[in-house]
Amino acid sequence: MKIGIVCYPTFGGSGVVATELGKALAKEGHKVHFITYSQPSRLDFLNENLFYHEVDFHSYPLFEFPPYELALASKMVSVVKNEKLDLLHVHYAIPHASAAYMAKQILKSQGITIPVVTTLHGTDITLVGKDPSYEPVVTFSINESDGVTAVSHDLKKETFQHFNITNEVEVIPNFIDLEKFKKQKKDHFKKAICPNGEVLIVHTSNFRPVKRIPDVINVFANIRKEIPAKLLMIGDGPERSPAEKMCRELGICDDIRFLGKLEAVEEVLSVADLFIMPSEKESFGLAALEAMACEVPVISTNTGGLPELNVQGVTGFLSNIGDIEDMTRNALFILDKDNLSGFKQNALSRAQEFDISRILPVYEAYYQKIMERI
Ligand code: GMT
Repeated sequence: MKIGIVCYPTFGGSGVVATELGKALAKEGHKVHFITYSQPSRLDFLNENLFYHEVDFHSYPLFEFPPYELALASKMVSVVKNEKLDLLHVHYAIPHASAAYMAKQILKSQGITIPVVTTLHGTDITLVGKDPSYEPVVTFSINESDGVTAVSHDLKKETFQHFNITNEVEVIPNFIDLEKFKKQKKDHFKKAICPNGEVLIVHTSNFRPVKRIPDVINVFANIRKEIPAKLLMIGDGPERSPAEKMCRELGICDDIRFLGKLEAVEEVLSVADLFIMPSEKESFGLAALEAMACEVPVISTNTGGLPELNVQGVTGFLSNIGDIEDMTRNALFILDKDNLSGFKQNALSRAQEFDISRILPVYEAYYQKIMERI
């Protein structure tokens, strides 16, 4: 197949899923064309089946906001036509699904049919999409897509709750490449971070308010009162500076390091004992799956799609949003030396259920079904 993939090329989860899906499809022999405004961060190598088309949008003094969606739609039209694509797969509804609708209509006027699959990732529905300033366009473009997938059952449920959806929504969960995300021998790294045998706790996110960064710090501060522990914070975003200030005020800076946007997250996860994800909303929790693949148990909230990934009392624990005391209790239970290795093994076994080799054929079959239908 010749597939066009549209996504945000940044560090966000939806961009990572889109890029890894494209890479896996290319490995299977499909020709995959990425259409984005910059090179996706995990696509920095040469492969005969992978192509990249940059969306060029020009500014003009009249535009306070350059019309990216129009430039994207125009690029989709040209790539579909010139590369003779069979299908467009857009990740994250805003504005990719509506841009794809426009491209599809332009192509139709020229006698070209292109099926469009939209994958809903989370905040495009739960946070941004349902806002009245976007809702009518999101509803319309979901209903006009030829295929719609959601990364969890909970996200599918939320989509039907918040929008007037007349289309079918198929759940295809996110996946992990276990060749990349696996526990590596990094003992020297662990020694450098935890010289006195402290337990190592990790948090990864884009540091947005929805991730509840203060809860990460508070749970860690509680754990640290009971056992020697260190915390590594990976990623960056608006909540980072307030979090650093909070650490200073709590006097725990020496035990916390902010590492910023790291490429090789799996190296850090390889030496971690526990992963914390206290999010307010989380449609899937890809960062938690990455941790589990590296044998790291997870303390999370019970929101969104997290219960579909993290299994209570098996791969970790789930608490109500903001329940710091419960998260602390659960963390200390997991970190007990009699329990830790069991949780680590369970985390890996669960992650294996999301291996890309299991999910890729599901996407391929779905594409086939959509192409046959139109
Ligand atoms: O919130 C993020 O981490 C970014 C966002 C995105 O679209 O890039 O993530 C969403 O999509 C990820 C990939 O499907 C999911 O794993 C995340 O759970 C989801 N984030 C939220 O729902 C808050």
